[in-house]
Amino acid sequence: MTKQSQTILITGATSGFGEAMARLFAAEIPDVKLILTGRRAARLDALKAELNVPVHIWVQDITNINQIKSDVAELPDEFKNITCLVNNAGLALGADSFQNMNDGDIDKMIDVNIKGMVHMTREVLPGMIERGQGYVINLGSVAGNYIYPGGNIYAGTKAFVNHFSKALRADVKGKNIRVTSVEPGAVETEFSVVRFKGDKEKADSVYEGYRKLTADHIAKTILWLINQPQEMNVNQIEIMPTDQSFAGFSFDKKLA
Ligand code: NDP
Ligand code: 8X3
Repeated sequence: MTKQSQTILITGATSGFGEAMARLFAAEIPDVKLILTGRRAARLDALKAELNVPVHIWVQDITNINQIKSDVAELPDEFKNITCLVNNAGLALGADSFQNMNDGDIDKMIDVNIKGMVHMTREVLPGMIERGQGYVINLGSVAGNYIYPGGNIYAGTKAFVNHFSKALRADVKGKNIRVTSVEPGAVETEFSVVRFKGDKEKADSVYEGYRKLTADHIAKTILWLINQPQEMNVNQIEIMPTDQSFAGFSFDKKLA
């Protein structure tokens, strides 16, 4: 059976997982077309120039819901039939206790990780339903499944990704649309540089002293997901470095 050609929309393709997926999909998926998004125009232009497949770029802040709506509505015909949406754009800002977080960081994580994903999906899903085929892949995190101090809002947004993915799957039952929540542990990208507001030393320390995962591990996992047959849905997939494990319970003994 000949496979349908893929048009894949990857949000947050200017670095990390998104950039690695763009490169890998361009190399490994025959006849693929890519829609790549992010705020950093120069990086998107460079990626488009590098890849030997049709690429459409959206220089877009995913917190701008009207921009999402108009970008989807104004897609050139060649890119309109999106077969796979990878809701990858996301970020953590800070790792302080909730009581010490600032309002701007709290709102930004909710706006990007939750509202950006939700509104992008709202705009892309109707076309998938109409065409009777599609795949929505959302980037969650182990932070949404296990608690660590300082995870608070970021962890909450990623727990939302997990639950939203399953709820979406329930709602599109019978529409031939697959939905997966991909939930990685620590993977070295620009994620920690963003989290620690440009403090490269602090960011690097997150990935020191153990065998690291890179964006390529995650991109290869997502390529594997895309290549599975349409009758098979992976609901949720967790990936961690072999050398990373779970945080233990902790006690405060001052008041005993
Ligand atoms: P990076 O920081 O390397 O990449 C994040 C991407 O998100 C960038 O392309 C960035 O583009 C985009 N982005 C951030 N804010 C916005 C915005 N307001 N509008 C549009 N795009 C935005 O991180 P990763 O590749 O590591 O992270 C990708 C996803 O994976 C995120 O959802 C993250 O939470 C999740 N994740 C990461 C893990 C890790 O350890 N690295 C582990 C588990 C999950 P630009 O700045 O150009 O706008
Ligand atoms: C990123 C992984 O453990 O830094 O989602 O929260 S973690």
